[in-house]
Amino acid sequence: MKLVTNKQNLQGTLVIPADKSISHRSIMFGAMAHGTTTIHNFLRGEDCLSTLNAFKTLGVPIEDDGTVIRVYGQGLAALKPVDSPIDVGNSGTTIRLMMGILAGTDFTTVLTGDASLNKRPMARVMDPINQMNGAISGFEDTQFPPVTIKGQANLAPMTYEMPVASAQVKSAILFAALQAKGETVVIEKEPSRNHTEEMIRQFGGSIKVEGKNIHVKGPQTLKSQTVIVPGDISSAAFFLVAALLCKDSKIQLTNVGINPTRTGILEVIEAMGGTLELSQVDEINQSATITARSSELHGTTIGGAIIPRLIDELPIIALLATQANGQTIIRDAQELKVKETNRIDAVAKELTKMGASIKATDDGLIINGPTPLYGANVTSYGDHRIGMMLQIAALLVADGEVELEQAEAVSVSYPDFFTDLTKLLPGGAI
Ligand code: SPQ
Repeated sequence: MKLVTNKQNLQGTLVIPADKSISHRSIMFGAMAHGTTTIHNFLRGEDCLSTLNAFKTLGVPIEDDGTVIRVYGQGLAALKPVDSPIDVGNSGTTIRLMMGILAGTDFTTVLTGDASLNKRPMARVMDPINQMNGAISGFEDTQFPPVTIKGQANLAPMTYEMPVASAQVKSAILFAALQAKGETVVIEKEPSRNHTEEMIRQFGGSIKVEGKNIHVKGPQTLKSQTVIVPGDISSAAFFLVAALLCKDSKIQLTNVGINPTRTGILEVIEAMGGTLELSQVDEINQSATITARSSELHGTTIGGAIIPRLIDELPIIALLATQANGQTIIRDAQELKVKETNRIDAVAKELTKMGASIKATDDGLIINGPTPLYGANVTSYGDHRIGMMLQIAALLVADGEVELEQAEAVSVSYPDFFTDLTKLLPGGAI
């Protein structure tokens, strides 16, 4: 994809597409529950469609009338075995959470993915679930997909201290815990996104959260619900940064999810001197309109407990830091190395090609700003978040022409990213 600089002041209002994490979970909970779950504003990105298709393949009737999705759940016992491996594409959330869901079935399932997913570590989920009497193995005795899940009838509860701050690991264990007989306690390293905990409650289950300790007593039966998915703050992040960086900009992003386990980016923007405003706050659905304006920014240090609350936003925060005055240090973010690509290396390499002063460290990045960016040949490495960050960098920050390889990766979470960006440009299409 060829991208030619088109620096403009961003103006207008955008409805941010649905939250990816909640969309995945709405299908999963719908399949586990009894009754018809209706999902409004489901994200039809490739990753969430992988989850939807995986459960359809396992025999769950799911209908999409183009507006709402209906999942006709009959509980986990109604899932049907499948002969061939189920391909979940690029989606880490699908494969990891399904390991927990399928751990207690009475059949064997093989889950596989694309080249990127098949290189991502699964021991973090396999090990704890196997400690609960699960029987999950990786490809040829490795920890990598394809993973084989031999369903076990007698899942046992456990107390598990998590070695990583990960919502995917936590969620997989909680799904297995809902099927195990007795109380499971998960102790989080740092609080991570809590959509699974919230949806256990929403679907009529029982869960107790005391600080970093999460208690679930199994087995439990869940009841179908209506789910209204808010917009994804991880998608909104790209436009927030674009508006902060472009002169004379003011944009409003509506219906953005503001669950506090996801809003670390708002705190970082404020710490860097960015101007943001929240309005139309809906406490029940945890959503708001966020207004962002062009701002004079300075560097900051980002580390510790905030990291899981903004982990997916770090590539676009790195771009923001290249234009801020002074140094920005990102630390404690080693998890970035095991995403769709090694996001520490990818961000450092591609932004360096465009002229940024940015250094990869063992657990993050050190960025000195401001530096002008210029055209270069760059790649997303097939990673949607790197792809979107580079599109913002190329069109709105750099001077010159950028050739972006593997631009199509954005469809994983935001198929209409380019069109939506265009809507905010008063000068029109690029
Ligand atoms: O699903 P996947 O591929 O892992 O997607 C990513 C992303 O950038 O969209 C990470 F690469 O989001 C994860 C996120 O990083 C989604 C997620 C979830 O829905 O539970 C949790 C985070 O991962 P983790 O490993 O920190 O729990």
